[in-house]
Amino acid sequence: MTSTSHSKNDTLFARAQLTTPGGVNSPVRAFRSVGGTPRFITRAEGPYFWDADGKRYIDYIGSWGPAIVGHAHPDVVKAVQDAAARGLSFGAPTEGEIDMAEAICRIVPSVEQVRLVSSGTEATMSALRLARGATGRDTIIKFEGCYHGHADSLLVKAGSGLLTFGNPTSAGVPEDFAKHTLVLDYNKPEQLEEVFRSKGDTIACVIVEPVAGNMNLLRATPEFLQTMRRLCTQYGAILIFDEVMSGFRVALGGAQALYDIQPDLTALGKVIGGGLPVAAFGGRADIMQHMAPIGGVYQAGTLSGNPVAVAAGMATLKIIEQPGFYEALSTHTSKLVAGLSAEAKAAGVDFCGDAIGGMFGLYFAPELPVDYATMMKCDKTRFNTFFHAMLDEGVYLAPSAFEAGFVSAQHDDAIIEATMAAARKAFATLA
Ligand code: KE4
Repeated sequence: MTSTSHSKNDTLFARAQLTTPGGVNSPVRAFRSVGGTPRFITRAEGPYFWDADGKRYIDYIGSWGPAIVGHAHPDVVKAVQDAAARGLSFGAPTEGEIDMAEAICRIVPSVEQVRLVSSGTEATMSALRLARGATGRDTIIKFEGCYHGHADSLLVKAGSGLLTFGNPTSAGVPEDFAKHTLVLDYNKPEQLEEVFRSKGDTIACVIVEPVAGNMNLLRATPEFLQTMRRLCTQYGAILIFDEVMSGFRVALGGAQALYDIQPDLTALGKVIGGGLPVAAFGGRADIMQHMAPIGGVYQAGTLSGNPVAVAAGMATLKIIEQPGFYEALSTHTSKLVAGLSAEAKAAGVDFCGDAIGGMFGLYFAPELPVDYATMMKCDKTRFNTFFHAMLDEGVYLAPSAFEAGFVSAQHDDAIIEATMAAARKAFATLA
């Protein structure tokens, strides 16, 4: 079955579009960036998942990060089954939530207090409100190319000038919301210096993906993060690391462990739910004390800390905390990127890649992008051709040239080898 011929995926996609906008419950799944028909997944196991035609793929999305131990890991499935048999949700505190909070505080030392929520969007939205409530300031700084979920204040693109406030990137976001958001360039510390010099005492927070994954993978320079840390301290602004994607992914302790920089607040998600809806925000206790019910910043959630989801997350954390987990994960991610680069070179295709822990970026460009502008110069058309050629060969990459990829503990040498065999054919279509 090639990605162009009719399949049950087409039938399901046509049916889905009758009742759900775009036929999907999250836009990136619709394949609009790469074209073609999204695959409707019926089941997943280890590094694989299967579509509605029964075709098997090596999965390099892993649910956009959560499936770091591999799909349907028996320990995680059993933990979910056992928890579900005790009831699905109580709307009352449980010991499991304490276990999860203690695990997060142990693994991410900058987090002294933490609140569990159900999505990364909730985590960053709540962290923003907390930063504004704790500082009494309204202005926030984010960076072009970073995605922090779909809260109104964060769906904002750069204004006309460095010191001009942002413009909405989405219909439905009032100008009045966007006007409190300054959007600067990623990896340009000099812009932070200028903005803080001019507006420092009005800035509630800076929110950043310390390893960016939503414009494809892009590493922050140490100077970029060190500058924002210094300026936030100097001006009393709150530094928020959005580690929803990088947390427990680029390293056990996330990007803040790799860069050895302590944010004031951290947003987490994905891996800590193991595939079920768990996310979190937390950080300095003196800031978290502003949260209701003890403080004036309100935030709530019917399913926050859900016992079944927390059980999946705790089972996942138990696996990733085992000695050697990240060494093996990083080895396989590096082998993947090195292998793809070698295959591209053999085919004479301009291509490079980057790998950090269990996360990788693939770029149809002669050299690694260093900022948003150079990232946007990567050849999207060639990526899209490569994407579909790999899909035909049974390898499922992120359906966008501007998304990162994810490796699980189940992506072993044999899986990497099988991926190389597929890539050899896929790059040949580009030569
Ligand atoms: P969710 O609300 O989707 O759980 O998390 C939002 C979010 C926040 N912060 C970062 C750094 C994120 O990467 C995300 C979500 N990531 C996307 C992947 N590009 C999720 C996939 C999707 O939107 O369907």
